[in-house]
Amino acid sequence: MFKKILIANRGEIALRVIRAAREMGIATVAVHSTADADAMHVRMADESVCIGPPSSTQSYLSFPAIISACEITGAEAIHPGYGFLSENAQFVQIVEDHGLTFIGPTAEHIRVMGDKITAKDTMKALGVPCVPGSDGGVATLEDAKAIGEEFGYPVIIKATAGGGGRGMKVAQSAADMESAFMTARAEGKAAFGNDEVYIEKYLTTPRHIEIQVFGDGKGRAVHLGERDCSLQRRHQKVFEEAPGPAISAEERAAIGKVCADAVANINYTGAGTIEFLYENGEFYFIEMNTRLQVEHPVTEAIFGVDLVREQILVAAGKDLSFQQEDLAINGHAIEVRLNAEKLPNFSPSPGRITQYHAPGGLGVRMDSALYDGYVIPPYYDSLIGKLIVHGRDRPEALARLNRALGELIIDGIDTTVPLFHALLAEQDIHTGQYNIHWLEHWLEQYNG
Ligand code: MV4
Repeated sequence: MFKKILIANRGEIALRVIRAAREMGIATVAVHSTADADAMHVRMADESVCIGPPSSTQSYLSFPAIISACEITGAEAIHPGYGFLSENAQFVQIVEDHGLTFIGPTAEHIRVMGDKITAKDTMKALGVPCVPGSDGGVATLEDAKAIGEEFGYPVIIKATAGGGGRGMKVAQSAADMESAFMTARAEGKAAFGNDEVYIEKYLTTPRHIEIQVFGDGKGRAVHLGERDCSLQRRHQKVFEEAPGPAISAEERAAIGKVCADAVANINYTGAGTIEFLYENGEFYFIEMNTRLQVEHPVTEAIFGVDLVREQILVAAGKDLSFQQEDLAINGHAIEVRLNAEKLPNFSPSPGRITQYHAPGGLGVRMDSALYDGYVIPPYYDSLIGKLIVHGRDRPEALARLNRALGELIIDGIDTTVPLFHALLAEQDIHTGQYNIHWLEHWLEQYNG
């Protein structure tokens, strides 16, 4: 097992990794920008290294700064958290070239899944159900129009290098195709330097259901059910839950097996998420994320496993601590993302935390790097905490969420907490009747 690991991240996810490592008897190295000298991850780690100025390109994204920090401290492995370098195949290659271990999948797996056309081809060949559409890339407007006729409008044009909603355009009819096709290509080129696009039938009212998978890098893999992350605003998740309110045990077992078999087949290592759209009882693959996700705690809550511990175990060449048969769902979990943002426009609200009190009690987990007097810097994303509640069933989890939000105090800045109080007053949230468009529609009404 590793004696010391470096965490190439900040905020709550850096704390999450430090906690898992400490329970395993592994020493931790935090890295930080000059803007984060007083951050909690620096205080909580065994050692820390300042790796650059506030700008993340010169600190949390700097290959030489992070590799040097490993060499100076003798850290043997790097946990990337989410975001930053977590899905950067080039970085993983450089880590390996320096004789270090990346706690995550191989550079090759990241590369394959990072290109959405290759990812879809791979998944399709492995028997994973995909959205009907073009076979690979579509090079010309003529071909795009032929696909539109073949599958029927509306269709969606997606940049192969995209993901998370960037470089996507819907064509409602043949008349829309030229502008949608050209715009998706131009956005792909501008944002990712790649103008290749593919086309899918546009599903109008799906849910976003993602399956948590885990490979041991030795050809074995398991699944840990699904999360429903349909409640999103501008492709940012705000509320996630497990199990999905619309998914039956039979559906879970079936799609879970398909996903576990697929990742076992490609000899995948570590945590992964296979994203689907779910509509009329069918699953349609859209993307795979080759990292630990922000919302992993809801899965941890219902299965009682520490996913970061398992990531570290398999990165060190050990077996997973459980097999598929050992896993059973216990109750229901919900996560809400607490952002330093001012409603109704969700504008960033950095600044000093004048008072902080985390909720507690049975079934309540608060993952946050906040403390009294902490100053949230303006340079990074606005996630300041995640409140995760666990109950014996969904109504209990919702009641516990309401109770825990009532205990939470974050003063000095604006947060998204009022959004969750308002959502808990909605019948559709209590019945679980929502899809990927529900939140945007609700916000329009709510904000007038
Ligand atoms: C789609 C879709 C409908 N049909 N693909 C958005 C982000 C990217 N991960 C995929 N996305 C979508 N792909 C087909 N064929 C609708 C979306 C989509 C969406 C998906 C999940 C969660 C929120 C969303 C919001 C708008 C559009």
